[in-house]
Amino acid sequence: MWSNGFSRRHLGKLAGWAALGLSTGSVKSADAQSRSSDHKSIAAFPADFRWGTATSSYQIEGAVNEDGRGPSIWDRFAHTPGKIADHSNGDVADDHYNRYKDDVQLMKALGTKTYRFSIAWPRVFPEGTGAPNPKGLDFYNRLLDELLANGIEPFATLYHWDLPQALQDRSGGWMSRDTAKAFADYSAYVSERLSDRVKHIFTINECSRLVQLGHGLGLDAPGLKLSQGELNQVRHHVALGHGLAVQAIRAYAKPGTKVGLAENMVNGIPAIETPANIRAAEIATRELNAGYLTVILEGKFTDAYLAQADAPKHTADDVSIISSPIDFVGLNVYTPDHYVLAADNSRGYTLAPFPASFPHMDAAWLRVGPEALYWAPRHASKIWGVKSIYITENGTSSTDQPAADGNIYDTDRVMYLRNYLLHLQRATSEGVPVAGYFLWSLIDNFEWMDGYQKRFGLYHVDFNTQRRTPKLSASFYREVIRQNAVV
Ligand code: PNW
Repeated sequence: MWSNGFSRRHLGKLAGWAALGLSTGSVKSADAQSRSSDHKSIAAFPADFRWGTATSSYQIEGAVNEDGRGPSIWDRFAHTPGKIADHSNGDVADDHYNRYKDDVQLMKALGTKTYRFSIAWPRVFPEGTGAPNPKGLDFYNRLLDELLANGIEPFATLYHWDLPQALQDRSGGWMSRDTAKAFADYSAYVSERLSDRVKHIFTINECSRLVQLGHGLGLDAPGLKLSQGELNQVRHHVALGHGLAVQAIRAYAKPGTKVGLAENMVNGIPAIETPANIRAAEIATRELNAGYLTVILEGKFTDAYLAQADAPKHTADDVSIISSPIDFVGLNVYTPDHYVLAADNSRGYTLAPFPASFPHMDAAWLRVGPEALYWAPRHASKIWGVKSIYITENGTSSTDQPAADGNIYDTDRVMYLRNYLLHLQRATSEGVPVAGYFLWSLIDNFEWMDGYQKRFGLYHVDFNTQRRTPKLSASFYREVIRQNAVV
């Protein structure tokens, strides 16, 4: 049925929606059904809960040479032979740079009222610092206007890993403090110009992965394999960049702009929910995030972190910059990182090894543990007293492909989302202050080292034609949003 293609003007008839029982026309009858049916979900979310989707610039935009954009470390890395599983790159990706209006209509069709995207630093400052490129910022002006005209509130991330290559070449990127300062200048420039429309700004996406995979394992750009000491120093510069950016945003953005970060917090889950194991999981989580979330939210490194032989070199002033007060914390939650047991050892906890049989989704790292979406926000609230939390990413890849009837039955993604959302609802029903949820991702996109082979989208993308087709999970999410409850 999608041989007819995607037509912006016929959203209600979007290929796939009708066949999956949720075309615009059938919403009324679905209302009637839920009124008459005994099957009412009790898993309701707070009335003002924000539902959205998330993406990042390099993963969807393409147009890498348009309107004066400079190269990023991801352009360089993806074009280096052997780095990307399917030998692909983000040169075209979802061509979102040219198709953003269609993509906003996809968000609207889901009923989402928020959207988390990232700004490509090398579009705004092609050389990282120095002369800005107004045409680069203009793209985000157009995107913001389009989102707001469609009733969708933008949440912007300033850094989702696409560092200007010039900064890597000039000073070693995040190996240098200079990059933290450059990041603050870029943050000031962008927040001054966009905060009339963007009210929530994230500084950095996932310090943990950009440090570990980018600079330790060499699997993400810039592909370095540094020593533990150098790695700790990189993490320190990233944390410093976050703190300097918070200060720059406070100084340059419109009053009332809210600032936070998005982190793949290392999440310790009590293996069995006893008081002793819960306490052990809190101790472990605090310690396992010592170099980033803990120092940002507590204003000090933990004793164990500083006791390492190769602890980062830092000043007291650095620590106070890093811990500049923030307004909210974003948590990217995919997996149960560790199951924790109380133990009679000096740390007070044991991390249980994962048996080989532990279930996972369409990637070995994507272990299924829906309770991760309960414990992540609960830990942030309990350990650090965070008052405003957003789930900034959650989702899964699937081997979903069009079936013989043309529909995409990604029942594994629906199963994953339903179970994770039940645990998020458990958190909100207990009063854990989670204000919103951004599903990763709106559309299939460039999944870093996996290229286009791992698909995380609610909409399938045919990368030959750029046609977007809603999957079963899009219908599921639309119904969750419509009912404001797990369905
Ligand atoms: C996130 N983990 O990375 C990224 O922010 C996205 O850009 C990416 O596409 C998405 O997840 C899916 O992979 C992750 O260790 C980093 O569990 C680390 C983990 C998970 C996701």
